[in-house]
Amino acid sequence: MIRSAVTICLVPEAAAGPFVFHGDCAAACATAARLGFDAVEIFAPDAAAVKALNLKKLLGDNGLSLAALGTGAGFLQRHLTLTSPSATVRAEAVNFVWAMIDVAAEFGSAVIVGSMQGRWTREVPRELARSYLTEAMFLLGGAAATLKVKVFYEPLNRYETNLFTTLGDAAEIVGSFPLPSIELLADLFHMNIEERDIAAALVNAESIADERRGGWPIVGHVHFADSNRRAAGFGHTDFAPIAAALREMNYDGYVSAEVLPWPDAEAAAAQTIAAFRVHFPRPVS
Ligand code: LER
Ligand code: MN
Repeated sequence: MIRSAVTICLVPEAAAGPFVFHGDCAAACATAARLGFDAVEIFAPDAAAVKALNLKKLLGDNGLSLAALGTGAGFLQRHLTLTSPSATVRAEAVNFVWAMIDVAAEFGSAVIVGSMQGRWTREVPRELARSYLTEAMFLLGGAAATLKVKVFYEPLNRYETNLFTTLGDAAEIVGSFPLPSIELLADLFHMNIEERDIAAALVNAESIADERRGGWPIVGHVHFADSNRRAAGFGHTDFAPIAAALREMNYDGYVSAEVLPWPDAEAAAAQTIAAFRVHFPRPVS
């Protein structure tokens, strides 16, 4: 079943970032529940900050699940990346994500590797950076598999990474890992910049993975954002063919609003859930 989620950011450095709710996790969960979301996705400073939230109770009281934990704060606050020229920094980056995997395990959830992937540079050329990334993903994917956690690798647009910017390129690599714990995150905002056809790119990623890893689905999470990174319906993306593609793929994950709180957080969340109901209607039982 396709489920709805909304983002909560607890990282002051990302106060202007594309997250619906900022700062108060309890208030955000209450609003998310009131509007009818199935889950929340949390962007926290680190694993310790997630542990300090009393999240089991917060989610339980509001009938919410944890869709995923973002890890980009390791990059934003501590400049960690999995492709740093420094072996020490790369190891710290792996440990940072690993600690998030341990917390995600308590919720049967997932972690996202987005900004933590870094980029290739003159110092760390493309193939070396890609091999650092692959090595790290193997370590993290192995740890995650034993804990029944998913790791979502997120291709980003060209202004945020130069490693993998399209779903197809990422599927070529991730699809060759014999680790179904690693899946792809399709962020519709990044895809609007990089893909020729978003719906076709989604279906194509699944067919690449189908050939390479024998039927394990590869798209595990979707960031549900419009062309301008506002809530779905506030930009010019045509969501009908995208929703049809997700249904055709038997997509079985979250569509999670990683969008700007425009015109304000509650209105962005309300617009998201309205768009979700239009594009992913549930049979009336
Ligand atoms: C960053 O642009 C983004 O989309 C995040 O989900 C990456 O962690
Ligand atoms: Mn994203």
